[in-house]
Amino acid sequence: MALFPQENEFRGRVGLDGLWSFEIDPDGAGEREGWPERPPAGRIIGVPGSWNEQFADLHDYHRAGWYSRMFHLAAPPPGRRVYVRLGAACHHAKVWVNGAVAGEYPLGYLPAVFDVTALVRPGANRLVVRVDSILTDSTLPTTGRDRGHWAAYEMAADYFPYSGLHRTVELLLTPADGLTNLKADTVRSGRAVSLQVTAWTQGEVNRLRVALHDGSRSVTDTVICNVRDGQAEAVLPVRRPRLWAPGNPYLYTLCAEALDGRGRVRDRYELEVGLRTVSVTADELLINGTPATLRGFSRHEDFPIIGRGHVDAVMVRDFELMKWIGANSFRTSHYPYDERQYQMADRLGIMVIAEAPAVGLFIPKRGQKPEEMIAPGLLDLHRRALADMVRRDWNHPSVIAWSMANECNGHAPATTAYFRNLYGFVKELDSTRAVVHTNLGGRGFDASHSFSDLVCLNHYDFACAHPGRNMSEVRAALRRRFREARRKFGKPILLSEFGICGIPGFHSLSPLYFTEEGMVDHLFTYLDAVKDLPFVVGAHVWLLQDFKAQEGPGRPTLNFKGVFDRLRQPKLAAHLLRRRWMKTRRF
Ligand code: BDP
Repeated sequence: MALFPQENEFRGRVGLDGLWSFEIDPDGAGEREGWPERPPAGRIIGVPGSWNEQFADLHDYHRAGWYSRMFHLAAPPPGRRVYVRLGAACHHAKVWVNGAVAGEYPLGYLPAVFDVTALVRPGANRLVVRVDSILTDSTLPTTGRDRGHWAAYEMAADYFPYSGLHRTVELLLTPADGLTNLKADTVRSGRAVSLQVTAWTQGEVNRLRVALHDGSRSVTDTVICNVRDGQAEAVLPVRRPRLWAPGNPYLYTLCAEALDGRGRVRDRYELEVGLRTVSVTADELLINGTPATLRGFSRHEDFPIIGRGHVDAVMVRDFELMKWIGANSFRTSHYPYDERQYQMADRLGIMVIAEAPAVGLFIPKRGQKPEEMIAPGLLDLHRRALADMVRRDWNHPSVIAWSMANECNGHAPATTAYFRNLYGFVKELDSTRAVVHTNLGGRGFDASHSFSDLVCLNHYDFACAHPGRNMSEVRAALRRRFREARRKFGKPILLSEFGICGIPGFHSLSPLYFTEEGMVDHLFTYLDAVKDLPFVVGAHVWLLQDFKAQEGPGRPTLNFKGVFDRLRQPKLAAHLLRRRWMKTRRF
């Protein structure tokens, strides 16, 4: 059920966003006390959104919260299955319908989908969702410590661990005999372009019928192929293909239909696709065989009041800012984003590095050895996160690379093996994109970069060594470091993070730490340092906008490294980056 919800004569949906009842359960008593059948009335909560920002007393509440509501269902037409779909429940969801368990899902930043066909009845139904926010050593993201409870300062990542139902909740009514997923890959041979389609089906589906459309015009023949063991494959040569390219997107619609033994259409799905290829040479990242330069940001899904909740208008504003400033790419640091983000990027021609929800794994604390920090089951969970992310997002032409993780310890033999395992796993799922992970480039290099397709380096330490001054030394050190990385790995390098705090409204004549001038000085020094190194394929500023961090002495509630503030107003750096990026094809 990885396909993004769609409505047509075979597929329906019922939106369940809005006001729900909510009760906290700090001691985990809810199940014992029969909340799945009789949830407490509790308080009213808005969905989607984080509970931490809606209630004064729940800012630091990171345990279980119970959501409940009624929904009404006309008798589903025969042959339909009914699913509950939570776009994202941070960080663990368990769902009941009419008191019966529908299932659980352990990943907070990906859709949790449950087949509830046998549990629903015509008329009124009760939906109860327990969202558990606790993070441990064996969850993703992780605490990095094994204490079995969560406290803000323990999370192994620099962002606020917002909790709750963060994305749309809906019921899906889809055919019992139909499509469950599609994969559409571009194959180029000289000037010929074809689309290689794989479909996965459930129930009684005998054949697959596919064709590619450009508006109302068909640009391929219609191909019908047999389904075997729930899978079918077709190749569609495209007439006069127009490629999807960064800044110049072009989208087609793949129409896929599931046919039964008598040739009747049982399901249809229309998928937006772009024709494009990704490859990596020793020096370059190639999109459609043409060198591409990445100029842009890391980001966070973060906004006041809604926390990590998805709101279309905020997302549209963020894309507007990226266009305004001349960015052509971003990374979904540090977790998979709402699917609409990738749809926007497809339509606007923006490149995306899509990241799994893994940060700061295996960083030794208090004498621990990295190999002892690989909690039982973590590798399997990480593989599951990658599989669910890749299968959800593999049809977006905007996604040019998968990122397995951010700033983990991949250099100890056991952790190198861990990431090598993940790398091979992702490549098997999808060999059409780069597979990377990002790590700090300041100190030793990460051995795991020897097998990732691009070397993605995050650089901060020179900022601390030279707050706002001695920038020529910073520049020289950075260039030395990049040349060294290049010699060591022989691959293109992405400066995947660099930045410094600039508190909006803090100014000074010299570029001091925390001032807007200091931020400009810092960002431009980094960009100038690497812009003419031919093996550097791009630079992503950390980050687009200020965001809420975990409480701590170095974080005055927000992380102020955004070039826009949290309300998306520009700092000085935004205006100057815009001037620069409007004029350059590099960064
Ligand atoms: C980087 C991390 C990022 C942090 C950033 C910072 O990848 O998550 O927010 O540092 O300190 O190392 O601002």
